[in-house]
Amino acid sequence: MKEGEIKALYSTETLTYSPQKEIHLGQTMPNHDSVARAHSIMSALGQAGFVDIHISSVAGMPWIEQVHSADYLRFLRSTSNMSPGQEILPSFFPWTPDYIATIGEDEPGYYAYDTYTPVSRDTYRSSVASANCAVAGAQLLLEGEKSAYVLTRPPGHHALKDKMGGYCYFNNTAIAAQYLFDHGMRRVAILDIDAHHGNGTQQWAWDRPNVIFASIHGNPDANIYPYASGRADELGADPQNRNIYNFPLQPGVGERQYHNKVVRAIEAIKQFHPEVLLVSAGFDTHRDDPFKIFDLCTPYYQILGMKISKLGIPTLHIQEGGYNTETLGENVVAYLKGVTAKSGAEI
Ligand code: OKP
Ligand code: ZN
Repeated sequence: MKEGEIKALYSTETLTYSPQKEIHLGQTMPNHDSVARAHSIMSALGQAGFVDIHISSVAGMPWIEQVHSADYLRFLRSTSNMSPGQEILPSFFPWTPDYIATIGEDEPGYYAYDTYTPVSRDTYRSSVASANCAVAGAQLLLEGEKSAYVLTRPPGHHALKDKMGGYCYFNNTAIAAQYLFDHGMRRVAILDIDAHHGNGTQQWAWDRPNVIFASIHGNPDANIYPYASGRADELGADPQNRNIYNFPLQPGVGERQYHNKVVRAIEAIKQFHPEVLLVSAGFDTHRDDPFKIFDLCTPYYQILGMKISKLGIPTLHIQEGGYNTETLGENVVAYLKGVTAKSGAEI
């Protein structure tokens, strides 16, 4: 790879995967994870000459199976039998032991924690393809790439061991990390810059002392999804040996305050001395994102990318959110320009 260039991977599944609906407080609305998101990113990457785009071809199943439970995988696989055009969102969540004993775990609501994350006959195939991209990206780092980008869609950071949520089914980042551990890496850092807390990734990282998880996101106490996690006092299983760093920010904050947290998250990562870095790269922090969480502008992503790449650690950038399809592609490109910049002003 020439300097100033970056390899990007995608799956053609992401260009057809098209969830239709979500339910927010009783209102059915168009699903935010539109196929237009993938097209926005693909066309911007295509126009940006420095991005070398490939179709991912790798089988990530062994690492998917390490991150998710057998039951959950069986459930998701079974959705492949749904009729074409059919899509369901759970309306009943039988999580308690009595319900499970009575009706079993076949109810989709057993494997879900919100009403934003539908299943259809495409869900399983697309989620596997997305996770495969993450594994293929991790493989590029092992082959010596300094950095790579994977267009993972559906996204992953909200997916729990046995539950889907927040448009996520498989935790692409945890799966990539698992692959890296199985190939000799000993310390993995995860930086989550999506506007929402990566509760699924945090759950996976929680009791793993060889993983650091740092996340900057909208304050869950300000009614920001996923509401129940992402507070600064969540420190990991061993608070004496902290491995979780949450940086919640009030909704509406701009680049100055945001960047202060970036500096602190990067400092924590540096002190951990990781061999490899995975970035859960969401762009729903942009000022024009429909979720309206932060006030970041497009040029800031270049600064952010540069700041992260200055860590000098092999890094895989894994796509998460970003829902304004007018700006998403250019935000990804601005970020990758920063990532690949040869040198730049210290910020
Ligand atoms: C997925 B990712 C807010 C409703 C929340 C779900 C958000 C899922 C975000 N009014 N809807 O980008 O982290
Ligand atoms: Zn998000």
